[in-house]
Amino acid sequence: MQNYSNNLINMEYMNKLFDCIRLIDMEFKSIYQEKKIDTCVDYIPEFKFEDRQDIYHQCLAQDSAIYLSKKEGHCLLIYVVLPTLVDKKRLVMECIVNITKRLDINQLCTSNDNLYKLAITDELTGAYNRRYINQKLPLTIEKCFKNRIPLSLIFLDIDSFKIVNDLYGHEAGDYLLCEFVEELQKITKQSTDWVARYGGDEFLMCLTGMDNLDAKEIAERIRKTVERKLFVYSGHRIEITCSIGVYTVDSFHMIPKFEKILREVDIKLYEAKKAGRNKVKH
Ligand code: GH3
Ligand code: MG
Repeated sequence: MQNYSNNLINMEYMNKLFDCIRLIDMEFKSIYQEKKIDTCVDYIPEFKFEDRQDIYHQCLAQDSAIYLSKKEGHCLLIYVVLPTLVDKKRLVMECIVNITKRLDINQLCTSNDNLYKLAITDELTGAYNRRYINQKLPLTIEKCFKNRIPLSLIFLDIDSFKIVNDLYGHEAGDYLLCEFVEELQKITKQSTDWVARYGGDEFLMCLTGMDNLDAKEIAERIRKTVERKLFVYSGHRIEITCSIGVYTVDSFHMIPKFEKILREVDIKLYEAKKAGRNKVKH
């Protein structure tokens, strides 16, 4: 492309900066001249006058450059559109650069995934957190309802956990919370099952496709495992128990609200506590 020094445009610099430079003749709605960088292997959109004619007109009308970024498929493109004069003819210069690789979209996606994981994970135990429950539970309910399969929730709370903290220290308490979650995670086998920390020493297990009796059996198994396990922290031998509520959605007349289901399973947990702790209520 010739050097349009009359427009104060440094073409050498422009050629380095952009993958494609086009001169557009507005009268004939066509390309007057085009240069694609030989080394450019990235996607550059074909010229289509109709796609950007408004921008070209605007650029000429205001006699100044217009900058825009556009996402096309997986590509991110930067356009600079500016007025120019060639052979005494007023043209529009359209400069395009594909910055997808320079930005490293994959890296951006990975960072985004990592941020999302952080946002839905409980920092201490590595279980999901309350935010995850609020997002995921309504979706899980809807999915089970549509597929006409039961959904069981198990709500667990460590008994007299405050006393454990008081006796052995907060760090020992933290250690127990992590060990407790590990036991719960051993139980969840299906990829659709999940364990989340509801808050403090309360945890929620979500078991897709599981009926109330099976869920009760699992809860009983957890209760016994925890009761029998000897936790050792900093030379202290610590024993704990937990109370468990089980609630199952297995009728399919009307899709239940997730707040209602949480309330129901909380009531079951409360019954287990009221019955003397270290119990399962379903
Ligand atoms: P209950 O049998 O009725 O459940 O008695 P509890 O003592 O377990 O119940 P309460 O809700 O009164 O206390 C929960 C305790 O859990 C209080 C708090 O000190 C402790 N706790 C909450 N979060 C954490 C944590 O992240 N680390 C530790 N170490 N303790 C925590
Ligand atoms: Mg407790």
